[in-house]
Amino acid sequence: MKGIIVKGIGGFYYVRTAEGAEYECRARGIFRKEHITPMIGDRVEIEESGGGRGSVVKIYERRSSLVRPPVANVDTMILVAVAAEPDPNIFLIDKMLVNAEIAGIQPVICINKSDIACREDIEKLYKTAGYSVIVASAEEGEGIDELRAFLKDKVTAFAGLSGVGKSSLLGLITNESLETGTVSEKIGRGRHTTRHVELFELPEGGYVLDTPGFSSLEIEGISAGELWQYFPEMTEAAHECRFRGCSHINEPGCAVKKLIENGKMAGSRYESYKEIYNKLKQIKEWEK
Ligand SMILES: Nc1nc2c(ncn2[C@@H]2O[C@H](COP(=O)(O)OP(=O)(O)OP(=O)(O)O)[C@@H](O)[C@H]2O)c(=O)[nH]1
Ligand SMILES: [Mg+2]
Ligand SMILES: [Zn+2]
Repeated sequence: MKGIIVKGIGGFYYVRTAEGAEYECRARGIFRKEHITPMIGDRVEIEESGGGRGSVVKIYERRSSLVRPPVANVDTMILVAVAAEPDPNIFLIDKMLVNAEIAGIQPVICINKSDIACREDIEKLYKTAGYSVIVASAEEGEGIDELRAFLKDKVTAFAGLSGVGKSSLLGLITNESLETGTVSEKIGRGRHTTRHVELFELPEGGYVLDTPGFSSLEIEGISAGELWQYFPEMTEAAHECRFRGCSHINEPGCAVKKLIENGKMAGSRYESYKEIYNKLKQIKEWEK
């Protein structure tokens, strides 16, 4: 039988089949030997062993895979940030965007809690960079239809800091009652409300994933010299620099610098570029 892993807890994988049945599965020992760990979102083949149990016997090739959040086969990532508490972390959003671009996943920015405050500056910042930005409020139901339009027939992950309202938005979209918690409760308890990655099937087709919030992320798997490719607003200009292999940091005749002067690339985005670039450069040096 074929299915998709919707949840993983304590070494068990919960596989949902096309017929809508869910099986509690263990992974075959062969995967451990080959150092393959099944991921949420994996398309798999299972063998039933009775009583709603089974084992994962095959994992189909992944279209994409992410470490943070740990999911496979995601098409779209909705990066949720908020206009109010917790304060938006622009550098983290920029890193999440690069992370998604590297994995070949379409990122979409969602600015939630518009009922409390509006941040037109953030909206403008990411629209200028070429991304879709949706202003939403889980409290008032704003932006939900706009979000839904991105989800049909796709696998979509919701990601962002703890407390931004991922589960609240998803609850409205899926009509599932997902656990949510106030920002002060989260700080008080020192943990996230959502602790597992979980995949939900949408009645209109497609799947959505709720993920726990995270606040740190390292960019991996690319070299510093490749980074510019993952900043969409830089790609065109990057071909016009005076020097081939321009790092867009301090070479003369750098066309990216002109973009910033002309307001076509935001200063904060360029700061993020430099910070990630230097970090990647360090890793490279360290590996030598
Ligand atoms: N005013 C307002 N509050 C919201 C909105 N969306 C969510 N909240 C509140 O923000 C708090 C956090 O929401 P959650 O949905 O638990 O946040 P989360 O992103 O799932 O957090 P983690 O699961 O910890 O990663 C809750 O108290 C929600 O009621 C909104 O649009 N407006
Ligand atoms: Mg949550
Ligand atoms: Zn350059």
